[in-house]
Amino acid sequence: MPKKQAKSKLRVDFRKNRNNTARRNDITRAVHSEGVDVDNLDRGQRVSGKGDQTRKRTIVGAHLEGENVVIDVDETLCRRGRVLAAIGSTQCIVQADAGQVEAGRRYECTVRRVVRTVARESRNAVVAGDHVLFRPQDDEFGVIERVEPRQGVLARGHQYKQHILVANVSQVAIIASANDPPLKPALIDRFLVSAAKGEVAPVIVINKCDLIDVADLQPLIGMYARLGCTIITTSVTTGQGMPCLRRQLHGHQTVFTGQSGVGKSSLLNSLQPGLALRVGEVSQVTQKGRHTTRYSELLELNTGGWVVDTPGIRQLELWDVQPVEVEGYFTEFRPFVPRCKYPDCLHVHEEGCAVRLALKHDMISPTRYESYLRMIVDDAG
Ligand SMILES: Nc1nc2c(ncn2[C@@H]2O[C@H](COP(=O)(O)OP(=O)(O)OP(=O)(O)O)[C@@H](O)[C@H]2O)c(=O)[nH]1
Ligand SMILES: [Mg+2]
Ligand SMILES: [Zn+2]
Repeated sequence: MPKKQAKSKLRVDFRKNRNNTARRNDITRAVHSEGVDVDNLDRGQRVSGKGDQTRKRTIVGAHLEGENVVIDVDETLCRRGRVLAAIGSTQCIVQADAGQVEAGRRYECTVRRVVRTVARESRNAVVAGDHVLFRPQDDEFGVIERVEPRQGVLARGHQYKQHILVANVSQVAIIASANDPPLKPALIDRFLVSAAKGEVAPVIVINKCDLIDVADLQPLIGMYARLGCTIITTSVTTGQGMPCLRRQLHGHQTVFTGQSGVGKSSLLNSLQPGLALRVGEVSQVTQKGRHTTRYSELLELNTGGWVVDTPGIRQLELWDVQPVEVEGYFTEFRPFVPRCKYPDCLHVHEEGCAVRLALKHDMISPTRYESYLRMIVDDAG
C-alpha cells in the first residue's frame, strides 16, 4: 500500500506572523532533524530586507538533489503536467502532459503548502510554464504536489523580491511599439539583460510600424543587428512582418513581454485568430496601455510551439544583477573594458575609462551607454 501523502506533516518557522508558534516549532524541529535546511540554499540571491525575517526552517518530507529541494511525493498517485496559468499564488490551470491517462485534460489546481514553503517566496511557488506533479481529485480539480526545477526563466525584481514571470521558455520576444506608446530603447536593453540572466534567447519585435516611417527606425535596427540580436518589425494592422514572426516562433517556447499597450495580445491573435485574447486601448492622455492582460498564459500554436502572453509591465527592475556584472551584458563594451585605467571601473566618470573614450569616438552607441548608466544607477547602485 502506498503511504498516504496528504497526511505528511510539515513543520516550519517561516513567517513573522507565526511567532506565537515558535515554541512548538522548536520542539518539532528537534524531532524532525532529518529535514532539509532551506536557509542554506539559494545563497547567490540578493536578499530582500523589508520585513523579511530569515530564520532556520526545517522541511519534513523533502530531500536535496544537488542544489534542488525535491519534495517527496507518491508518484503513483500523481500526474505530470504543465502550468498554463497561475492566478494569484495558489490557483493554477494545469494541463496533463501527453503520454499518460487523461493527457491534455485541464485541471484547476491548488498548491500544496510544502510547495510554497520550499519556494520561500510564495509569489514564485508556482508560475506559468512550470512542470509539475499534481494529484487529480476528480476530472476538474487537483493539487500541485511538486514543481520541477526550472530552466529558462524570465524574472524581475518587484518590491525587493524576485518575481518570476514565466518558467521553462527557450525564447523571449521583447515587444516594443514604434509609437503609441513611444519606443523606449532603455526598456529593450533591460529586457536583453534579464533574458541573458535567465538564459533565454532574445528576439526584439517592434510592432505598430504602420504608425511611423520605417526608415526612421533604421538606426535602431542597425544598432541591435550589430549586437547580433534578431529584430523584426511588425504591424498587426497591415500584416507586415507577420510571416517572419511566425517563423521565429516555430518550435519554440516563447514568452511575449513588454510594456502594456504595445500589442502583445494583438500580435498573438493575428498569428492565431482562434486564441481570441482580449486587447485594450492605449490611453490618449497618458500614452500608456491599460493592462488588459491580467495574468501570464501559455498558448499552444497550431504551427508548433508554445507562446506565453504576459501582462504588460511599466518598468523592469533587474533582479540579482550587481553593478560590476552589468557591463558583462553589454557585449559591445567588452573590447574596451580591459583597457580602463582602473580594474574596477564602472565606466561612469572614472579617469582613464576606455569605454567612455570609445563612446566619444562613436564606437559605442550613446543610446546603449545611456541604458547602461540607468541600470547602474537605478537598480544595481
Ligand atoms: N496601429 C496599430 N495598433 C495596434 C497594433 N497592434 C496592436 N494595436 C492596438 O494597440 C492596443 C493595445 O493592444 P494589446 O494587444 O491589448 O496590447 P498588450 O501589449 O497586449 O497590452 P497589455 O495586455 O495591457 O499588456 C489595441 O488598441 C490594439 O488594437 C498595430 O500593429 N498597429
Ligand atoms: Mg495583452
Ligand atoms: Zn571604464
